Amino acid sequence: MHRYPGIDPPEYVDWKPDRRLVDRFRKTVEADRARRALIATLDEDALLGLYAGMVRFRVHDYTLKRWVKRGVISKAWLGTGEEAVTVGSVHALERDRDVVAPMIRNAGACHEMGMSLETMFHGYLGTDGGPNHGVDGHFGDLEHGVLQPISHVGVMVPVITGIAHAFLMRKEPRVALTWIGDGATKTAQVHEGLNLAAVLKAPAVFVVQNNQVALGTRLEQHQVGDFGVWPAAYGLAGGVADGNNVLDVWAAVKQAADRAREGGGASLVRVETFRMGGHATHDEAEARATFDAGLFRSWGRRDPIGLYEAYLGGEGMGADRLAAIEAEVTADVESAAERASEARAERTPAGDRAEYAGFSAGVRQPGLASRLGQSD
Ligand SMILES: Cc1ncc(C[n+]2csc(CCOP(=O)(O)OP(=O)(O)O)c2C)c(N)n1
Ligand SMILES: [Mg+2]
Repeated sequence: MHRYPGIDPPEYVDWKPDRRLVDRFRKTVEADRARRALIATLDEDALLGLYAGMVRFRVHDYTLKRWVKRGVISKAWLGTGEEAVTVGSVHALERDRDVVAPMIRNAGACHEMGMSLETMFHGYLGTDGGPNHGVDGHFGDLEHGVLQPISHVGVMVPVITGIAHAFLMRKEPRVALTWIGDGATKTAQVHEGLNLAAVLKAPAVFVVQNNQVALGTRLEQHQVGDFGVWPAAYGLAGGVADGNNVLDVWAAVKQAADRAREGGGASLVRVETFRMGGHATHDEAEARATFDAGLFRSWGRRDPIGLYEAYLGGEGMGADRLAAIEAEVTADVESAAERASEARAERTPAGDRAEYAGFSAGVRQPGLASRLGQSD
C-alpha cells in the first residue's frame, strides 16, 4: 500500500517484503493442521475482506494523525502495526450477533463490526453526530455489537464475562470478545473476570494483545512470569498467535469462538505484536527512547499489511487488485472524514448544554436493549 513519510512509522516508509519473513508468514499459516484447515475455508472475498479491513484501519489512523498535525484534534491513539490483531479477531466472529469490547488499539473493531466511519470521525471531533453525542471520546454502538469502553483498562473483562454468561443462560449461540493489553493484564478486574468466565464456562474470548509495552513501561518491567501458563492456571482453553499475521490471528480466534459457541467455554488467546509508535501521538519520541532501536527495526520489517500483501500475491491476488481495494477504502475513509469535519461547526454542542445534552440528559446507547435481546 502507499506509504506516507511523516505519517507512517519511519520503518514503514520504504517498506519492502523480506523474503524470509514472507516465507515464515506462509509457514505459520501452514504449520498447524487444524488452523490450516480453517484458513482453507476462507474464499477470495473473505481473504480480501481481511486485507480491506486492515487497510481501512491504517487509513483511519492516517486521518487521525493528519488531524493531530494540523491541530484539528490534540492527540490520537493509534493501532499502527497492530491491525492484524483487531481485524483478524473481528472477522473470526459472527458480526451480526456477537459482541466486542474494543480497547485503545482496537478502534478498527468499530468499523469492522459495521459502525460508519463518519460516525466514528464525529466521535473523535466530539460533535453530536458521534455515537455518544460528543460527551466522551470513548465510543461504541451496541446496534453493531460494540460496547462503549470506559477509560479504566481491564474492566471490560468482567463485563464481557457477564454478557457471555447472559448468552449462555438464554441458550443463544453468541460469543463476547475483548482484547486485553499486556499492561491491562496486571489489573485485578482482569483476574476476577477470567476466573469467573472459566467457572461459568462463559462463551467468551479474551485476546491478550501483547504489544510489549504499557504506556512507557516495557513488558519486562511489569512481568516476570510467562503468559504461556496463564490459561491453564485459570482452567481456560489457551491459544497463541502471531499478531502480525492476520490469518494466524483469525484462525486462533475462530477456534476459540467456535469452541465457545459449541459450549466449550472461554479461551485466553495470546497474540504477540509490537506497538510501532507512542502510547499516543504525543509521545512517539519517548517511545523510541524506551526501546532499543533494533526492536523497531526488526518489528518494522513485519508490517502486518505488507506481509499479507506479499502472501496474497503468492495466492494469485495481484498487486492491481490490492491497489484497487486500497484506493476504494482510502476514498471511503477520506470522504467520511471530510463530511464529519464539514459538519463540525453546526454539530458541536453549545458549551452550556454540552454535558446536559448528552450523559446528564440520560441519553442511552441506541439499540442497547435490542442488541442484548431485551425489550426497551
Ligand atoms: C486501571 C487503569 N490504570 C491506568 C490507566 C492509564 N492507562 C491508559 S492506557 C495504559 C496502558 C495500557 O497498556 P496496555 O494494556 O499494554 O495497552 P496498550 O496501550 O499497549 O495497547 C494506561 C496505564 C488506565 N486507563 N486504567
Ligand atoms: Mg501493551
